[in-house]
Amino acid sequence: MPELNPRWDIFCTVVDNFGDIGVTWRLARQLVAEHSVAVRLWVDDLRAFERLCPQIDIRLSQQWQEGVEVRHWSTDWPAADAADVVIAAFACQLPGAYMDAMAEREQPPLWMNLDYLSAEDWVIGCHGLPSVKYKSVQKFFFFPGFQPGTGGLLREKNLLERRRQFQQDAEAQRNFLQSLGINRAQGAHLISLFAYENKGLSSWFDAMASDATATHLLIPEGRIIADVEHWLGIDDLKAGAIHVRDALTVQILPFVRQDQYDRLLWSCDFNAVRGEDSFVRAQWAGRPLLWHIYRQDEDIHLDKLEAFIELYTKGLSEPAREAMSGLWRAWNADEAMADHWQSTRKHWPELQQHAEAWCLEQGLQADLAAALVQFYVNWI
Ligand code: TRH
Repeated sequence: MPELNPRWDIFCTVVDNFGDIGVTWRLARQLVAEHSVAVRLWVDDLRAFERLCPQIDIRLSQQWQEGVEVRHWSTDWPAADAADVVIAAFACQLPGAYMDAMAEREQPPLWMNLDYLSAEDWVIGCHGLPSVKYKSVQKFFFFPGFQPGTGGLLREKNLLERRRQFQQDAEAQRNFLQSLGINRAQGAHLISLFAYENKGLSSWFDAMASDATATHLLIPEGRIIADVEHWLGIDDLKAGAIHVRDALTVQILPFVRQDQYDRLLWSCDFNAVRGEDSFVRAQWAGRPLLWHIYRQDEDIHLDKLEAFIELYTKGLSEPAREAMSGLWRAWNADEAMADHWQSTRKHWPELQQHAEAWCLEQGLQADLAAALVQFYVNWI
């Protein structure tokens, strides 16, 4: 008989960056908090995890964080029972001994691959289909997505309500920003920037510096910093640094906890994000955004980019759609940004309304954690 309170194992290999651990840590916490299931999160790189969750003790092979049992997934695999539900995040390869433990269970577990996020149409046809089998254990594809028929997006309970309250509370925003050392200049646009290296940065910064409206740009420490240093003509930028060039103020922030990063996105008028998880969080912020997609071999990421642009820009006027698409395509091709930025700025109010409408529409879908639990319920 399947367990009434199932145990879940989530496996995460950190390929690079923070998306793998960012997504699995978020999912693990939500499953515990909202679905009362026991979750073990197996992570091969606790140092990457520590950046998002500073309370992690990287020396421990086992620890509890926010109700989640965090296990260091070392090459030296400890004997461990297989759980009732097993999630291999982003096609990571489970340890052989664990696969055997899955196969030896009287009732095989539900084994799923949590795939990367894509707005492409084929995702709807593939979501939930059987994948490979190991002995008696069947694996299934589970695809997050933006459209009905996919697994949805990670969204914690009341997230949008909390976001709305925060955005309506000027004092809470001021206090939060001040806690990060940010004093927003009056009348300045607040923009956050989280991106990979990008040659288009200098022309975008030039455009903001020469704009009639001031911009206060907030940049968490990370891969884009070398391009920022190059533009400023300054070496060794560190968190806390603030530099002003005409209408543009550039401020470097520390890499903050996930919940603080959410509030940063909620505080800004525009967010440049990347990868997968920050991209989704910026959509929940209900503010216009710019996506730096994670590059893949043979440029297959460009199909994903176009699929999302097509979906997201439905309902925008033709000029706003062109402006936004142009900006996104230029950013993802390392091209000059100035003209696209100026065109985008002309459609600011429409893009703001659209971002909120998109967020509310996406919020009508079942969230990814609930969809996973439902998938399990249907399966047993
Ligand atoms: O770090 P990323 O580039 O991760 C990428 C993508 O997920 C990509 O699809 C994947 O293949 C690759 O990793 C291996 O971007 P992403 O997905 O936005 O993850 C960043 C995480 O870091 C996200 O959970 C938000 C979090 N974050 C903070 O917690 N604090 C911060 O200050 C910042 C800037 C981010």
